[in-house]
Amino acid sequence: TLRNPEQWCRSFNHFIGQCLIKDFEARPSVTHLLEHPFIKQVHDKDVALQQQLAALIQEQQEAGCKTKTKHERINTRKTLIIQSCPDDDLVNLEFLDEEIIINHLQKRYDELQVYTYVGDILIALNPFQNLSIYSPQFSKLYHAVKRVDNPPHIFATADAAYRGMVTFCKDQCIIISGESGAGKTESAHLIVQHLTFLGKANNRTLREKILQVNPLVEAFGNACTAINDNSSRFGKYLEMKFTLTGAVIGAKISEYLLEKSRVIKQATGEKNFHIFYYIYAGLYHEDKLKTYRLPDRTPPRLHRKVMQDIVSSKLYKEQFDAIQEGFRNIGFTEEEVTSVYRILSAILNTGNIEFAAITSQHQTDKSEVPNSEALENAASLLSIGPEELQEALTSQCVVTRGETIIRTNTVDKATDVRDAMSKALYGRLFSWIVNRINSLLHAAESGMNVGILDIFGFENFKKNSFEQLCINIANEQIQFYFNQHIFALEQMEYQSEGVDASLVEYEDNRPILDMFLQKPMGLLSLMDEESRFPQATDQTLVDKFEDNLRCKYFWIPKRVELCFGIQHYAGKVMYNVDGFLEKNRDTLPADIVVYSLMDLLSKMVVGQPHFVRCIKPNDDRQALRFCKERVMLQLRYTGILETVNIRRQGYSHRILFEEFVNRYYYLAFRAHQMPETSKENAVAILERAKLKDWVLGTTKVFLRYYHVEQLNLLLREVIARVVVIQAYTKGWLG
Ligand code: AOV
Ligand code: MG
Repeated sequence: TLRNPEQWCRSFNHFIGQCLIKDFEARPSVTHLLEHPFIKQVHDKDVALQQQLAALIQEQQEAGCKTKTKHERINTRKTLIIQSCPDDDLVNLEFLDEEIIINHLQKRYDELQVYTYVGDILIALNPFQNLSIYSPQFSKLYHAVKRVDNPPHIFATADAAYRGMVTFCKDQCIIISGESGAGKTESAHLIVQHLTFLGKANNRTLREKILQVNPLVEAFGNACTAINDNSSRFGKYLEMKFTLTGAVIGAKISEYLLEKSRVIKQATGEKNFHIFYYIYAGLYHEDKLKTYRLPDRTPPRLHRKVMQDIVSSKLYKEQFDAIQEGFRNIGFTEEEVTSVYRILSAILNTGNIEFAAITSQHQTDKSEVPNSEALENAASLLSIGPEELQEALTSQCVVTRGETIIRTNTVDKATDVRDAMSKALYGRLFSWIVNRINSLLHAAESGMNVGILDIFGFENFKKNSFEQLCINIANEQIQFYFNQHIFALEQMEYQSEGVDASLVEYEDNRPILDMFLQKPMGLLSLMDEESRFPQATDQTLVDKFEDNLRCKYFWIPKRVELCFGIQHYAGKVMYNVDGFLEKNRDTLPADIVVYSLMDLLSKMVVGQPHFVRCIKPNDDRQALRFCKERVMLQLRYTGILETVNIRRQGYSHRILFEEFVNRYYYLAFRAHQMPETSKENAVAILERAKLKDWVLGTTKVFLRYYHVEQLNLLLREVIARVVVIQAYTKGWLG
């Protein structure tokens, strides 16, 4: 070849041109291209290339303009270009490692591109500011279009689920995960918003009803925590019901594991469920505190300081109005709403009931209510007599050997009973509201549905209790389900290409789940068993765990008392067993609860899943702040990097024979040869490049991630050699 440098140069120029076109298509930015030192060097000196590039740039720009007019570029405060590009999907990146992914996401976040795909999974970074990309114009944009036609968006996920349902007549589910404050609940709202749009809810009333379900339920089930001002304290599965033609006709909610203990106690800096603040402010402004027997000075169980806020804050009052509106729109009667307020007020009053010990000669373990105001208020709101209530709180019936004995309660015991009553009242009220909504939004005809799962996110506080254990086990199960799905997909592609699927390996969290769920020796079974012993204490529980749980995911720390540690998929959490037994007795046995979640997951397996992985870019709830370490951690444990790892361990690159030959023919053939794009030629290139361990499918070459790196390196070397030779022949170096 070197004997005829001129001909050589021509074919090389052609080749470079091809490379440039490819490169240029991949990154539609001129600056990017010219930033490349090699291109710049050649470009600056080669007039022909300059012309070639200028033409390309113009062509690209025209193509770009066309796209923009097609999608009616929407002007927003921060102008967003409604145009998709290959960078939208991490899978399109040639090289995948933690650093590359994180830099890529950061770049996008800086440009307010909060959504990114990883194949069919949507990554959603919390913007912590209102973006104007959820308007009706955007709804129209994400309506029955190919995914690649628009930038990634939460609406696209809703649209994919909707279209999957209508096209294949198959139930769908959208699983939203991510740690506390990452944006799951907001995402769930946006999905419902878009689904009501897609579901052509002609019936405006129905649309409004459905849109009000989430805010209403969340007023009762969400609260301000140290991490999130609107933290979900229950798991929620909302099913939207559609006809076979895709018109929305109803909705149904299932709730899981409401954190009832919050009613009586909140950690420092945290608050009670929103609704208590809303009704206090609302009833105050409507001058109805007396009607509900609520003291107009210090609200019970609420901070004194908060009282000022409540009364002066317009926000709480507005929320109260919205809740009233929601109740009415959905179809609750006046009496029902009044009952709800009465029960809430009864709970507030119950919290104020105090006990004092009655000490006489014979009895020291008796208690009474010295100040009867709160007791009378609570009893009256619940329509029972104050004596009855007092008796229920200060004594208990025990049935032994067929005999009923009345035992009196100590002050401590009476206080416990009081709190248990508040929790039970609140829990039942919540379930009643959910059931009532379900009957009011019941779909008259049977059809299909899209379910949206929005649970409480993984939590790791300074002190973690029973509630955190339940929350984290639920997250562990979602993670397991996610792994299964991703793994199964991977296997399917292998099988359809006739490649040995056992090659797909992945780390799953099954052993941790087994440790929790196995019977009879799993952690939950052990806890249920211990809860049945009246003499059991926190110490006996820890001992039981220590004696029976032998696995690397569980340990008892040496120096901290009454604690145990768990290595969750998302990190190490230290749990304090204080109150575990009592809380476990109080809720349904943990076993049953986790069952119910398993039921839900198995129900979802029947449907086609769609995943949204919410990521929190920083812990300060600040807009435009991207904390690399925090994001990295979440990418690792939410399985995004795991997905990458699966790709890395297996044959992460599958390239059609045709594309493969077009891309790499230069490694085995001469530029002007233009070899046939066949399987045989693909093999010739692979052999020539001395690669090992690749596999041929029926239509694709299956490569390991480093194969592609090697191939690209080889190609670059060849190009570099050629450049030097070309430069030499043109006399640049000579
Ligand atoms: P979570 O549901 O994942 O936490 P949220 O959905 O409540 O998190 O989001 C927390 C806060 O982040 C919201 O109150 C908003 O201020 C902000 N946010 C989230 N998504 C968006 C968005 N798309 N646009 C603007 N702001 C957003 V928890 O329920 O605590 O696990 O248990
Ligand atoms: Mg939430």
